[in-house]
Amino acid sequence: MRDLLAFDRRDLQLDSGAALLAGFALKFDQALLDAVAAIAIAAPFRHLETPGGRRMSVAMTNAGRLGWISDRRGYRYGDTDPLSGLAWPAMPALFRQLASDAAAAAGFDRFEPEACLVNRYEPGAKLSLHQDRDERNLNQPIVSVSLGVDAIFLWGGQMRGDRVRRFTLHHGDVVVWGGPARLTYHGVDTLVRAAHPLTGELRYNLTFRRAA
Ligand code: MD3
Ligand code: FE
Repeated sequence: MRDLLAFDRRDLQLDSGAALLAGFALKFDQALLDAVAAIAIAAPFRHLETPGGRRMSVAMTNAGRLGWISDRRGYRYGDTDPLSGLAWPAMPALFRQLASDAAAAAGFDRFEPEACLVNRYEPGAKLSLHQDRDERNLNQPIVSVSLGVDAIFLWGGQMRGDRVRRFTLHHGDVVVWGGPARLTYHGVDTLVRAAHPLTGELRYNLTFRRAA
């Protein structure tokens, strides 16, 4: 697997296991955003409640057989949208192909995501430092796609108190997080007010996961 080198076009050497494919999604950007808009018609963006009762500043929805949700009962994957009681919208073929191609480019063959969590950030939204450990098989990577306004990504260590490094994720960047990076603490700093020609003040992030 390729290491995450020169992230943010600076000389930033990160732990192995994370591979940056800068601009990998650029040529599909409008098609990806159109697909997000279609998903959000069937399963609207919503601000989930944390188990502790706080409203998340990031709005979320899902596509695929499984979707990630949070409520007073905890974090989990489920096969229906609690807002509608219906199945989550199907994962668009473009999503599946892009995720699988990106994973393969980073050394993970035959990645077939079951879940696409779609995060939507408006100015002021942030995602606190966390690990992604609700997936059953932690050998499978997570593929993330950033669209719209730039965000400062927070990249910590294997323990919550480890030093956190910051770098920018740009529109069209794809990162494959696997191997030793899979349980690294990470987050997204407060989104600053800025404009992107395709998304206005918003940032979207798609994460493709093998959940079950
Ligand atoms: C590193 N999303 O949805 S994407 C998340 O930009 C999440 O919305 C952020 O963290 C976002 O859980 C960051 C990059 C990312 C996603 C999952 C990871 C990095 C990761 C899982 C393990 C290690
Ligand atoms: Fe995460």
